[in-house]
Amino acid sequence: MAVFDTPRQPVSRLVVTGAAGGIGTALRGRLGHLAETIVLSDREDVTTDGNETSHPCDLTDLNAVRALLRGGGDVLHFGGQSTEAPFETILQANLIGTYNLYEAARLEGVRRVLFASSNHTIGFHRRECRLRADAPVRPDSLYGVSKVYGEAVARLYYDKFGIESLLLRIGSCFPVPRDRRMLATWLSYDDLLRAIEAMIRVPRLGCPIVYGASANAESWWDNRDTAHLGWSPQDSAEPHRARLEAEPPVPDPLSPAVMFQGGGFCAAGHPSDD
Ligand code: NAI
Ligand code: 15L
Repeated sequence: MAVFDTPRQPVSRLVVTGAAGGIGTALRGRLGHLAETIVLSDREDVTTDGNETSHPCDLTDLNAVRALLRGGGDVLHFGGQSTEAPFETILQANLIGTYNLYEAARLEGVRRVLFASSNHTIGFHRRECRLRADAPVRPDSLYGVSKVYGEAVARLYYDKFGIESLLLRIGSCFPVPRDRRMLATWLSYDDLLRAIEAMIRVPRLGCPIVYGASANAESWWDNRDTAHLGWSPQDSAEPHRARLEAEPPVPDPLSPAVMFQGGGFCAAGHPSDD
């Protein structure tokens, strides 16, 4: 095995933003094997276990984010506004917050980041399309636009400063799929953890776009371009199909929420309208 193909050595620090959120809470207590210290961060203190520590930080404050990342290591960036919202909210949490994260990473010596991107970067593609990493972006919301921006910031910081990122376009990451659409978009917490492990261990990450879905029977996304990462999802939404298809109402196949991949985000109006 050539030196450049040997798995990467474990990092000493792994910083997790958004640690109080849905995904962050699901991951807490499950990352301890990936670094000597797991630094959990959100706006407020979070409870810790084992080798976890809590470091509250507002992502809109660059100096605070620099203090969070001091000491380097890898970062799982889950913090931010996670749904559609008025522009001011998106601006603070996702545009300024993500810029601060990457600029602090550059200044404090972080070399690898997982950027929690979203399927809403490509939400206005029809469900008949099977998308690869080079599909044109078609955001379905101001939130989706902010994730396109985040991917662009990550790419700039890779091309110019060598900071590697996994741009994980997460589908729907919840304990179980919640509706028919999630039969295609669901990402289990276990498969997310497998993606994080792959991202930390792969010798050369680069800055790939990866669609974050489990091995669902119904699928709109194709990760063949990033097989080198060695991420192989194991779970499937299929056992939930009968339950979800039995739920009323029967969906209208011609409604935007059903025609397009982004679902309800495509059908929603402007977030600042009444
Ligand atoms: P969430 O809304 O449950 O958690 C987000 C966390 O970020 C919250 O705990 C919040 O306090 C924190 N946060 C927001 N603004 C902040 C600020 N200015 N400073 C510090 N912390 C701040 O979201 P969830 O579901 O856990 O998602 C995590 C990430 O993954 C988000 O970036 C979301 O956009 C992304 N994602 C999630 C998907 C899902 O299905 N759960 C799908 C696609 C993307
Ligand atoms: C997302 O990007 C959101 O963060 C999450 O709350 C879900 O809406 C998810 O996409 C989805 O598309 O199901």
